[in-house]
Amino acid sequence: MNNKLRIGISCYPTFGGSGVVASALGMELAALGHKVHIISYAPPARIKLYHPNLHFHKVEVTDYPLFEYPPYSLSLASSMVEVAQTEKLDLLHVHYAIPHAVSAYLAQEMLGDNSIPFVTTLHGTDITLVGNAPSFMPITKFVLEKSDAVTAVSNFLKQETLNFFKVDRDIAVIPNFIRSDLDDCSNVNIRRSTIASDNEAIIVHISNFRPVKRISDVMQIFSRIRKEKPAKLLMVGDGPERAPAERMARELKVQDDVYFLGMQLEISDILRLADVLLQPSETESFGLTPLEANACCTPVICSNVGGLPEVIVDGETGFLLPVGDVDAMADKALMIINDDELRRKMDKAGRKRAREVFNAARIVNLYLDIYHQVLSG
Ligand code: GMT
Repeated sequence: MNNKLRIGISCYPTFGGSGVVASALGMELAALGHKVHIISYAPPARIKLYHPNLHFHKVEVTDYPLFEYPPYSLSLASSMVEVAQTEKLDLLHVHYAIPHAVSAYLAQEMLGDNSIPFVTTLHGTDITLVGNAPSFMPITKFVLEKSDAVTAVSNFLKQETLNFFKVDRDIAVIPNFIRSDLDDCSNVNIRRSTIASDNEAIIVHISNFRPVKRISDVMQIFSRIRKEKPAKLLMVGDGPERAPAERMARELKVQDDVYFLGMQLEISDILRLADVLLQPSETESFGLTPLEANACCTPVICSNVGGLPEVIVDGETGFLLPVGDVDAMADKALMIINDDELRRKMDKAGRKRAREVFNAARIVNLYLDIYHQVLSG
């Protein structure tokens, strides 16, 4: 019997964590022999599509002068139906509830007697920010109830969802995972000397520069570090807080030591070069970048909020500190930078935990278990 599945995956194709996780899952499933069909308005930013089991289906969004807002969710539902029929999909797996789970529900209804189950994976902002915006509340609750299975990327997110939406259903916690190719910390394709001299530390921040990431804290932490130790700060990503951060770098007189690199497709080299990753977020349902940093042998200084304590072990793979405590965050970063032995110990512990707890094979199997459960009814 052929136990390989045909899976439709929908996600936001941007650099955000949910798209990165959905893409990585698609690639891992394809490598295991399952047929994966990505259905979205663009190929996800970090996906490598060249695998015979991996296909991309572009959702054509119809615009018309009458539409002030083109109805993407409806076009997505139609594409899901079309792909389900032509590719004989066994199930749909959607990442981010709004609008993907709504489109999947609609597709399921449209497929009628030939309907297929759909699994919804919650990533965080779909629940903590978007889902509890008053206008999205009823529809998010509705699709949480209608999904054949719901997974959340942390215990924190599961609890938030249950408490806020008061849904009476199981939510499986399946954490994010590291890509198999992030394993080798010595494989660095950038020369350190092109960024910093030997006596300078390299500090990194990677995000979508949204207010929730507290970019101004990153700048303040760096300025404090810089007073004690020569260092460079690499700011990777882009978003609304980028321009204010550039202004702040000038005000704090650290502009010559801060490089704004913009969006980067490949972050593993940067993470492997870094001495510390800063993630002082207001909240974080998981913290994929901190996990990737640990996998690349880099300790993390982050806020003690949301799902971050499920990813980073305080004092072992990084430090967890109260939101906004920039002095303590700078002190801990300096502690790591100035103590080679501690740094090496944390590098090793982070990498070991990333490989043991968050390895792709283990986590992908958890998703496969869910797929088989919904398929067996
Ligand atoms: O962090 C963002 O703003 C992007 C967002 C997304 O949905 O793409 O990230 C969320 O999902 C990631 C993958 O599961 C998690 O690692 C992030 O912690 C989560 N972001 C927040 O909760 C703020």
